[in-house]
Amino acid sequence: MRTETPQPIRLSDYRPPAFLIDEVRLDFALEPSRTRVKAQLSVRRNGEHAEPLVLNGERLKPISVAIDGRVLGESERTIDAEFLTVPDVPDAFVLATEVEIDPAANKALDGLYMSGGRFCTQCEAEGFRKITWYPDRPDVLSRFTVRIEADRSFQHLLSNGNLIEAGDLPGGRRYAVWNDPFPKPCYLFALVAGELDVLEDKLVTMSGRTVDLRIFVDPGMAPRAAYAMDALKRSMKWDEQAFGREYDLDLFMIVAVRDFNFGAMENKGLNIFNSSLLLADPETATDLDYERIESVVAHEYFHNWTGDRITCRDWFQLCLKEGLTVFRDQSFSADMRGEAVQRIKDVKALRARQFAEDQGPLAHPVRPSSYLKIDNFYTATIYEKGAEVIRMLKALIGAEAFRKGMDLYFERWDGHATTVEAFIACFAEVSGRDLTDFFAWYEQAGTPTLTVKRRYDAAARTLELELTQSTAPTPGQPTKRPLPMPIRIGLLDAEGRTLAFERDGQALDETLVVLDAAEAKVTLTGVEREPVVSALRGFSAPVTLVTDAKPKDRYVLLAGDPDLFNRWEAGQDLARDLMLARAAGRPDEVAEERYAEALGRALADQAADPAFKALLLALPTEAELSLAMKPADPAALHAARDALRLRLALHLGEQLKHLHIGLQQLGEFTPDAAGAGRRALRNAALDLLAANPRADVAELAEGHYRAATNMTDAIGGLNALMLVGGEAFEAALADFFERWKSEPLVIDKWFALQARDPSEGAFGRVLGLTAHPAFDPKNPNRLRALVSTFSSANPARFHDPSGAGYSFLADQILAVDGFNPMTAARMVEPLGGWRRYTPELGELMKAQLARIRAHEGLSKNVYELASKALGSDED
Ligand code: B3K
Ligand code: ZN
Repeated sequence: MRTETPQPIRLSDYRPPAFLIDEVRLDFALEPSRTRVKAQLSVRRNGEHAEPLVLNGERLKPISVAIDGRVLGESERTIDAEFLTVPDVPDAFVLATEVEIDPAANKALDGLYMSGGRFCTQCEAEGFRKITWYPDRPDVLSRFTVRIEADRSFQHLLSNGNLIEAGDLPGGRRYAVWNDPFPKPCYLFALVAGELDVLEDKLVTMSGRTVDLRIFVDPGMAPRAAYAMDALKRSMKWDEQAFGREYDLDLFMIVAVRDFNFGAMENKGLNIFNSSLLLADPETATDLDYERIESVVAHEYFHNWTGDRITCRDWFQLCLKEGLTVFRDQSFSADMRGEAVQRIKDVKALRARQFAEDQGPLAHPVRPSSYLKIDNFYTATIYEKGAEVIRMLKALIGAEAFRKGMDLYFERWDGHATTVEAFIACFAEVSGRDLTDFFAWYEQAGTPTLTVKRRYDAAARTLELELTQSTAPTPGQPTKRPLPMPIRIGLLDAEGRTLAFERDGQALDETLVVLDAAEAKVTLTGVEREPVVSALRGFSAPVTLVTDAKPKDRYVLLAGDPDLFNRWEAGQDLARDLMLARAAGRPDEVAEERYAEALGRALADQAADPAFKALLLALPTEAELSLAMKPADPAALHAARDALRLRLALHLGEQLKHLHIGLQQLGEFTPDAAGAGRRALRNAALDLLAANPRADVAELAEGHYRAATNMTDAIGGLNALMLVGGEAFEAALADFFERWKSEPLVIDKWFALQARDPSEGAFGRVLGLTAHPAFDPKNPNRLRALVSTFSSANPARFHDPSGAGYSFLADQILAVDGFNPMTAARMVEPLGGWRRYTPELGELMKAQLARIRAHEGLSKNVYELASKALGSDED
């Protein structure tokens, strides 16, 4: 058991920095195990108080500390595990320090570390303090000049901004000097050094400036950066058109690295990417990879304005840059790939991750008010719900006022570190609206439930809608306020035609209702026939919708709601209810047949986009179903979902086979939305067919795998073979490994696929894979491919009644925590929801959390999550 309990950091304790740094000069003498870092900081007191100078610094070997050229004696400064403190300093001075660090030994991948023989950095949120002493907080903005010196074998020496000078030095060394003219907090600092290939391009910005674009990758991989480059150029143009934002430096660089704790990082002018989110060609990347590359390249690029030019005052404001930037990348993807399909995917992700977070012990507001480790707050709530809040803001004030508010925000806060309040104030100002109540979306945790009930008066031709909202308590927030919710509503008649109506005397096809109290009534008049209500169109607020709609209403919506989100949602609702009924021991076979028929009709709709149909075919996941079953019984849900899949496969078998044949790729592979949509539908058809593992289906799956000319189809075929099982699967699995063993990103897929295998006995295989020579827990991609895929995407096996899945995860978390706490902490979440499961399972999960928390030498990161998950139950 840990002895001291870590103390939380609170928003209410925020104080402006005691010192500001105008200029920073860093000098790196790079050596894998002994890197020297000299820092020269122009320091200026901020305010009146004679406070000591306190700088963050961890794992630094001190060499010297000097003020205005005078080296300080040991009695003049103190250095402990976290800080350098100099009690007595003038109001303005130059601090010069020198430290030694060991990048080669840094397996936490935080600060300066080595990946594949190259130096690279990751500083957000608090990695810079592992490089040199500095006020490691986002509200200290400085201009950086960085000199890098290394052995000549480190061919490229990169940092933020513009290259000022470079050349060779005696002794087989070389150097480069970079200057970034934009003041920035140290979390945006980056350095990369090593042998890399580069893909180059150029872009002319809206004002006619030419920007050099360079993507650096492992030697030989430059062709695989072509799609990322294309996505980057489209992102840059899109930000000019959609937000009037132009790129500011003459050079924009991206570097791909193999060992990275998460997706990518928006360092000023020098983004660093996990190679899995950058490298793609048809043979090695799936359509999903392409889609993610496009959106993450855009996301990091968009940070240049929302994050870098304007940053956060403190880490409690994280959503200011993250939620907003996710909103921006989602809007970009919607423009690139189709609004409805994009919206459905975004909502699926929101429900799978953020709604689950809200139902667990880690539920927190979009702007939290305390934390132990900020690393733990890069959550779906900050990112995805943060984006939903911006989306609602736009819906409430209208697109035009939203754009004006953004313009004002950019103008007012450029070059500053600011707050969510300051951001919202811009929109209040331009729209003339009081957004005080809206702010509660940032402060209140939990997913609200919105109930919509209708009463139709045929004689008066009026429809009365009764809207109510409530939010269940979350940890630390026992009572909840009503929130202002934008709710888009339309009506259909029983034949699925749009039904016009009037609201406040205005003739409409659709209306936006803003529910800003616990309950309200809305009356629509001139409603000619009994309506089917299409509520919360486009998922206009991040809530759980409960309506009094009957299945027959849902069939009307599924067949013809002009709002494609709600058309898809109706299908999901029907499927969810059928599976939940089955899991509760009340299967309704007649209703299941009816659903299969309706799905068949929707699939036959020639006008519908294949990407949309692929989404219609995918049943709600077991994880999503488990949120709706109390207590959740994963085995029952798995069986129920399999049963419905089998019924669909039986009912729609011929149609699915036809689709599979008809969608065969004829021409060239294109990674665009249209090509990806056809492949998605074809693979979804095969996936469903595999629910009925007959010999002809096995043959079809094998043929699909063997004939695949791209990774999407190869994985689709392998997945179907896995669901069918048997010899053919084993052979294909071995074949796949042999073929791709020298491609790490493809081998990640090989591990992940086996981790998803729901069949009995699959756990033994997963366990065995941890001893596979290609398994390397020090590489976060490989670790997550096996362990996190198993724990989050294979509920049937993870929740084995024996508890073996849980203890396996706990073992992995503890092993990884020894060298990479940030990644270990991100693995805790599947155990966190233990209260939602049946008591037998819940106890087993809880026991593993208790074991984790009691572990000797546990990191603060994992400690925070394990103890919050245990709550007051296990103190
Ligand atoms: N800002 C980074 C995330 C950093 C995570 C630090 N633990 C990537 C992004 O959201 O764009
Ligand atoms: Zn981001």
